[in-house]
Amino acid sequence: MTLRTEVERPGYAAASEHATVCGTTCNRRHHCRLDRVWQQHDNCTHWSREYLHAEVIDLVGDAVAPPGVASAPDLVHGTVDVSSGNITFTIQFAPGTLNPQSTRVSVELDTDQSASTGNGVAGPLGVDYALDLYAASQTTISRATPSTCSTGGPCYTTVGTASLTLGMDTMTATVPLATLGNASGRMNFRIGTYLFPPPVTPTPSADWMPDITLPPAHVP
Ligand SMILES: [Ca+2]
Ligand SMILES: [Ca+2]
Repeated sequence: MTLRTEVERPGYAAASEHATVCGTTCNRRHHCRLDRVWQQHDNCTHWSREYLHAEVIDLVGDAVAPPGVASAPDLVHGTVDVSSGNITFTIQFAPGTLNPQSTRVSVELDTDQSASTGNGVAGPLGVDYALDLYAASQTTISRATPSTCSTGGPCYTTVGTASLTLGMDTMTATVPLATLGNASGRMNFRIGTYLFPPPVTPTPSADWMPDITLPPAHVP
């Protein structure tokens, strides 16, 4: 499945792509709408999975390095793709600012798009799940525990892990929606990055995307 058609026609994919999504065969070349509404379209009898795409950007050069540190990871672009029951985050850094030894990323996910559920954080965002992308290891998936968080206890509990792929200036993590409470893929999110181990405490954020002063990003 390619992204090109989706970018050109949001919400639609070519019949050949549709066959990949719904597991059935389309014998005519036309566009099939991809949403959760079950429809009949020639030989395609149904489809039930969403194919969503979102992008988020941030300034180059706005990352803040902790005292005594020469450079900090600088977020500049992110894409989110929902397909076949998985959600994939591809996070791009300004050239040369992703350090495989020390760059760590937190992706805050408001999977029900409700600020009143989950852990309330600046933004504002009601975080239901969080992803921890650590270049030196893997992706860790955590579920928010607002009941204990509100009384000073743990704010998250680990519910799974996923792979993490490093490029020259990118991190890519693919997570099954099943591990996010069977989320639909429609969600609000914010991506933060910091140095690990932190050179000072408490751990300072190096950069946010979108910035904390802006509304959170959203899928689609
Ligand atoms: Ca930035
Ligand atoms: Ca929420």
